[in-house]
Amino acid sequence: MGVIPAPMEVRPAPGQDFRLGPDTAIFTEPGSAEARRIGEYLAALLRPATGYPIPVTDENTATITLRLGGGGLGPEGYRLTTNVDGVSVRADAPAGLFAGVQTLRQLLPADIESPALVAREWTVPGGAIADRPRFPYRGAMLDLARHFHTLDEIKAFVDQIAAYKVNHLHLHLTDDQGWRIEILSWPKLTAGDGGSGVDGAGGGYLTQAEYAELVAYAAERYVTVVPEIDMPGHTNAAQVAYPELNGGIAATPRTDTAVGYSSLRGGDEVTYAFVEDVVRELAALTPGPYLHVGGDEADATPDGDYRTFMRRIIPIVERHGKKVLGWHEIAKADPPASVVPQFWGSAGTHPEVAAAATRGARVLMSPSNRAYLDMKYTPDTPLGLDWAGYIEVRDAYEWDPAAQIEGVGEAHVLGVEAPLWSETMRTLADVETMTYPRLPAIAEVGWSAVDRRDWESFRHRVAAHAPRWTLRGTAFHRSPQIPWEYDQ
Ligand code: NGO
Repeated sequence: MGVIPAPMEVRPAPGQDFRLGPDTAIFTEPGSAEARRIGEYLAALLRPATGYPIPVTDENTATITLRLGGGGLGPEGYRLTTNVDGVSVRADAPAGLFAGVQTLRQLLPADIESPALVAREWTVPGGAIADRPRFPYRGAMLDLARHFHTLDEIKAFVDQIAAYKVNHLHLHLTDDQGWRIEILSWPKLTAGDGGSGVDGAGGGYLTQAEYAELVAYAAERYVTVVPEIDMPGHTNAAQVAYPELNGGIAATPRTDTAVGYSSLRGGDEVTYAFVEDVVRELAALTPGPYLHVGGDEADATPDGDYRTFMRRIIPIVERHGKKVLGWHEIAKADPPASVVPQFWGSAGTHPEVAAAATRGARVLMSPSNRAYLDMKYTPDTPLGLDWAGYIEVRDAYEWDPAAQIEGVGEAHVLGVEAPLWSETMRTLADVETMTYPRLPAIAEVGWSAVDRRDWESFRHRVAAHAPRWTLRGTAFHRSPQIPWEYDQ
């Protein structure tokens, strides 16, 4: 069985396979609009390849049933039971039903992903699955600042990651090269395409309407958007648009990949008026709980200014109802325990992050030598960077978030996130090539219990996903570590 991430418990029932047919229908209980929407999502997945009508109904005669309540496995857990009469998915909450639907999709033959009719049998193997995630936060990050990706590309990315039960999409919206989100009270930020991208290509930005559309699209797939405004460093684009954010001196547009040279000024009041406006507008557009304030590589910010800055802006974000996420440097400002540091180092120790955990903070794990999707697989990989090393699929798979940093154990880990920085990525195909098959590996690291994880098993399971990617037009890297010819 090729399900990724590996479920918590699987009990096969030989002889109890269920076969989809022209009369297959999906039942959801009357009165549950969200379950109904998930039913429609599943039907839309199943119709093209099977050619069956697959109605969604609240009459209890259907063979696939999606029920809320009685799962007992938490907000994202589900129970999926298959016998000759049908398939039943039960969950306590809609996110769990959605997760169960992704499992059901993967239990069907890969041909189910075909956009065109395939004449064949459609069998779901008999048995019972009980499943729930190890960590609540499994994420991927797109960097829209170094090269912009369009709304449609981001939506396609959301569709892909949701299939692996990845439930957060972090958007790196601002950096030295560009500012990619419309802010009505500071309109010049997005004048001229919000600045250019690396090497002068890839400008663009999301209007607030587009951002809201994306947030809603992601929410329907149980993916929470986490917007990032990177500050006080990585702010050159804002300082090009507004010289008052740079002591009155207009900054020069930059399209190179240097880091650590720009900074908002911790002693200037205009800095905080700016942060207040940006955070207010972005928080209002963001139903999810988090707002990421960056905080990385502020090499041009004096240490005292960094602390002052963080101590002033954290309450602004919290006043607007959001929890603060920040790259791990934020830990040096001794933030309150509510702030989540995102670890992006590669060492096994980090005293400031460990101290934050001791004070009660939870940590998001993105070790750059394991989880950075922009690192090359090998020296031969045409795309990507190599400053944190090469990350083959096995490196992305074989690590434990609760053993990454001394003093940061299971209870301190919020989850894992795979950032994809886009200095070298231009097209969606570039993004996909670096994402697959490594994101499914990270997704399993975040979802599956340690005793359910096994590299030998994973490499065969992920091989069996290649036909699915091909049918959906998703590019991927043919890592020699994966037996691609494997016949599921
Ligand atoms: C670093 C840096 C980014 C780069 C990225 C490239 C963090 C948190 N800051 O990660 O600006 O784009 O590496 O891999």
